[in-house]
Amino acid sequence: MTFAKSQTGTSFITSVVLAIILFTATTSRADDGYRLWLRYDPLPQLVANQFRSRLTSIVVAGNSDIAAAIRSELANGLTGLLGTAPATKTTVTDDATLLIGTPASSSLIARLRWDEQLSALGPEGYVIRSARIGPHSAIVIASQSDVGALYGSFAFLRLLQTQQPIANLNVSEKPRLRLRVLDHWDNLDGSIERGYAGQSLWNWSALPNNIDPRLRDYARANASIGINGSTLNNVNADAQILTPDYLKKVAAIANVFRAYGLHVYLSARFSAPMELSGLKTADPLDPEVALWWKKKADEIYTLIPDFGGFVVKANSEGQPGPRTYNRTHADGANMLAAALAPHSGVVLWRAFVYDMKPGYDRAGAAFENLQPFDGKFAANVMLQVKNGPIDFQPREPFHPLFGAMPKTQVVPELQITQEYLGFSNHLVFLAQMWREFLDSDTHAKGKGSTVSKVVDGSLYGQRLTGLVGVANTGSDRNWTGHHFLQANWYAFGRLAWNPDLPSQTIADEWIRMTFTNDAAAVNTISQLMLQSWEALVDYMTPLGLHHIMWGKTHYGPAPWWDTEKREDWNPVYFHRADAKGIGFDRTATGSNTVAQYHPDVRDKFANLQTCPEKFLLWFHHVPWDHRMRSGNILWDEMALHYQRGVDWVRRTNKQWNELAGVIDRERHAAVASKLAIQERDAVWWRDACLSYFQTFSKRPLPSGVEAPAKSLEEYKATALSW
Ligand code: GCV
Repeated sequence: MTFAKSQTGTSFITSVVLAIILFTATTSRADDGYRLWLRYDPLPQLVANQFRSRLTSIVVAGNSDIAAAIRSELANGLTGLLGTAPATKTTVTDDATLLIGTPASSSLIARLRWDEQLSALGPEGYVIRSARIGPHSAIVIASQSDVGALYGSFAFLRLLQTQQPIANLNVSEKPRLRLRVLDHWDNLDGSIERGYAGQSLWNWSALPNNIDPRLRDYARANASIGINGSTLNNVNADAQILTPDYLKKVAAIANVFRAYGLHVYLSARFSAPMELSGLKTADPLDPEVALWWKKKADEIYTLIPDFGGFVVKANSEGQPGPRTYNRTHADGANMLAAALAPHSGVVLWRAFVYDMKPGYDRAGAAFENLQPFDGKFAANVMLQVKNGPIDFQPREPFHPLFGAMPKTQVVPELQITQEYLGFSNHLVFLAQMWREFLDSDTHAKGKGSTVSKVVDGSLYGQRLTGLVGVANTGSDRNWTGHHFLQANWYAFGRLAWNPDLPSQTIADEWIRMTFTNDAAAVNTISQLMLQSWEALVDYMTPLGLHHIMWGKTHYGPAPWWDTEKREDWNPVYFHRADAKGIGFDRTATGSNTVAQYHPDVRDKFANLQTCPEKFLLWFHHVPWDHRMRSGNILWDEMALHYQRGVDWVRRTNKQWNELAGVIDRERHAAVASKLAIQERDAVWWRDACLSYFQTFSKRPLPSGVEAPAKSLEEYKATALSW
């Protein structure tokens, strides 16, 4: 009895000691965030044991570079998660084998006769199934192509990382969108336009001979979420990227990316034939110009057979383009498309075009410039349209071009880097913003014609589909500057794969892979992530306000800003505050650009009674004492939104502090210090904006809203530092 008791006591103490050791090992080990969501730290013993019993050996069929990548990913991932690597075999000889391949690379998979299902899933789709291979139990990851098998392998690892059951697997997946591309606004000197996580990942001076191993990790991360394209250079393009020397460097990068299914694209400067070869013109209808581009495309494809295509910013913010020669956007895009077509390349022609003319509303410019060309673009042209009509603001209504170009292949451009959303200092989970955009109902073919249906081809049957995201990566050790902003890269990839994926699912997956599987912590972190975007809108631009940031840098508030050379770069142009009220009247009494939307949407937005309040000041100039749905007058409501945003950051700070011990020390401290900056900034935003707008509203702050600490003059004199 005594002995038994003491045994129990000893084993209890031993367990506690072991638990403490394990706990400290997993929670306090320094982690710099480099591994992103592909961390593969050991799973808890019980879970690992269960998985191990179903994964005693592994067979990866095929000899391609992609098959080699699959082998290495699974070996790395499984060894990390399970503590030991399953035995690597060339065929199935035991129960509990993981078999990966295609019907072409594996006769065992061919014999399963899954061809019909696999072909329905397309070249990038995959199945993960529990099956029998002869007398043996197995888990089979199969696809029509190696890259599909790679995606399936990452998906399988994700199941383990997030501790999902793998006993009776029957998963079928295929990407809903074809082009899933990151655009890097990287300059050839290593700087990144609107980049907040260090320098460019491409070391042009070391290439093509020295390849940074980080390139492979970048490709791995992208492949793990299904991203299949990367545009290497800034849309404000330097023609030099198209010179033979640079193309060799680009080819060296493409060689690394290929094993992970990642295609390289380049931003093409429209005037390159003049700058690189001394042609007198870049007129797209000039045969010499067309020939120059054809030869350039041939040269590129000789070096990079799987080159994706060109991204073009034309006649926008000073960039050259077809309008310079009195030709249309369609003339320009189609000329480049003809050069790429023999190689199956595509042109991603950007719709971010806006001009200054009397009485002009910048929000309507892209529609005016591009919509008339519906049906005029070649089959391999996609029109790349920002999610909102102005420019990546914290919140915008969807761009009216979505749903308005039934004969054009439209691809949304999202901004992952946070040019207007607090750089890499503010924790904001952008999946929520992108969900609102993708779920927006264009009414183009009646109720339910959401943006995601326009974009995935189900509404108008567009052949080429895609999603583009302006990358937030850089040379910072943790890739994105702020650990939490890795989630936006992750979310972009997951939404490009499935534009209907709920934000909650994305957040949960990412947290479990990146931080912890602890249920309570996952819940706390996912809640704060899901609330973060609305909170940021509250403390920056509530109720439809937009573009009221400090000039040029776009960090911090400056609603008073009126000194830019272009009127439509000035915050005062956008908010139009005066003694009567605030907001941009885009209805029939103002610019009437609301009429660019389908009549059902137009009528809803144009009517003060039905316009969603989140877009109120986007579409209407509203009196300060306008009665809001809450019963508050507009001024009070606006002030309360600003306060609500600040309150959220303060609460989040506290919640994050309480997570110390659950999250490793290094990342916990790094996030805490970013949250402190976010709190400082949110307070500053509230105080600067309310102090300034109060000079027009002439009303006191409502109760519950804190008084600003400084005078308006002080806010005006100081740019927030980042
Ligand atoms: C790459 C905004 C940004 C620019 C960017 C431009 C674009 O204006 O401030 O930095 O240029 O959008 O999307 O082309």
